[in-house]
Amino acid sequence: MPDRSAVKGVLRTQHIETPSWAFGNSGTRFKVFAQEGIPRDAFEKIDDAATVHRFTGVAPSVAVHIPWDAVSDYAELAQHAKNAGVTIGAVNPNVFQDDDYRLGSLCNPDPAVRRKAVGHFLECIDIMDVTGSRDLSVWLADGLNYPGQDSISARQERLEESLRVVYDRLGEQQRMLLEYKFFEPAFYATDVPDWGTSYAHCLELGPKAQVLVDTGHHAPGTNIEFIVALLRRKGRLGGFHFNSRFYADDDLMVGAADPYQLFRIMSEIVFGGGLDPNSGVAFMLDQCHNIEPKIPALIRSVMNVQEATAKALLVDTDALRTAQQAGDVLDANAVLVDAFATDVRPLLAELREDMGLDPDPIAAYHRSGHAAKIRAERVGGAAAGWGA
Ligand code: LRH
Ligand code: MN
Ligand code: MN
Repeated sequence: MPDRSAVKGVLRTQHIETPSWAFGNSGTRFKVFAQEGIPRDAFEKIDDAATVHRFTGVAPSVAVHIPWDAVSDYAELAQHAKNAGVTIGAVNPNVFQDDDYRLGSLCNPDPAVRRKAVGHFLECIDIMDVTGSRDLSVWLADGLNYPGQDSISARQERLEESLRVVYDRLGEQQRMLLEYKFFEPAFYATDVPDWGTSYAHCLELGPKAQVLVDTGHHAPGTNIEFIVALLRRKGRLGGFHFNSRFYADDDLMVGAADPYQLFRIMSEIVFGGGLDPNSGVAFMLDQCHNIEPKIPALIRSVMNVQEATAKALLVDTDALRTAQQAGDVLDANAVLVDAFATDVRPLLAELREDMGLDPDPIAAYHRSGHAAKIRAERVGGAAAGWGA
């Protein structure tokens, strides 16, 4: 059995990045619900990320979305983050909210629109230079609603050309993470719909291009852990956008819909050495808390990732290998299921105490009075971006 203190040692080093947009008001296309105490600008979103880190100890960075988090001075934003105890993580360019992008961004048939989109990506790399961010997170809303609307292959060619310009601008230590999503907002064809398309573009671009797996971006029934294992083997798993889905891209709290799936994904990460801080696998959340309070929801999400990781670390790999080699299907499966069934909450409580934290981060947050404080201080919080 894996050693308890070794498991805690690994869990201490796993960092889970929060998304700035999860702290703003959000909703569906039917309604954006306004909550009290919502950040009014990027600085206050960073403060909220720092609060999540203060109670969990393992969320030391926050991803930004540009222009949702646009500020006049990014050095000041980075300094603000540092003072609050966190850093700015991935920079997410937004090429889906302008009217110009009706027919796409990097794949748009109009070269002027493609130039504008590429320009925005380059501007985001300038921001990364200032904030010290490693990852440019690329997600494109590009696609087609109707067969015949545009040439599928011409769009791939435009995509390849545009991504090349962006890739060539990356610094030595910077990476491009190419995220895929099988549908929405385009319904007939999406230009980067799956891991295979993303992987093909990454291979073409070079080693600094890596695939980003958003757990909500797959068709029902997709075996996500298979994708994870394959990309990890090929050295092209750049990281995750964690969230849960029941139907489509629901962006609910990670581990809420299917904790067993999250455990299976984390098990492949453990088997593939993806928890080594040098592996380059970024563990990021990409969620929206439409009806629940946001800071505790993010604390819970961080804890859910930790729980799945702890269970994956508890898999008895020797016993698993023995059963696998003996062709003992039931025993092999039982080894995995046993680890999943382990209650790791006492171990995580102990880890938090070791780290000088409260063993129950949610209760500690509620006791802290922080929610009442921000409710009183912040009036007229901003929407995260959608429906703003
Ligand atoms: C697209 C997506 C992508 C965006 C984020 C707001 O559905 O997952 O990562 O940047 O949502
Ligand atoms: Mn995402
Ligand atoms: Mn998404």
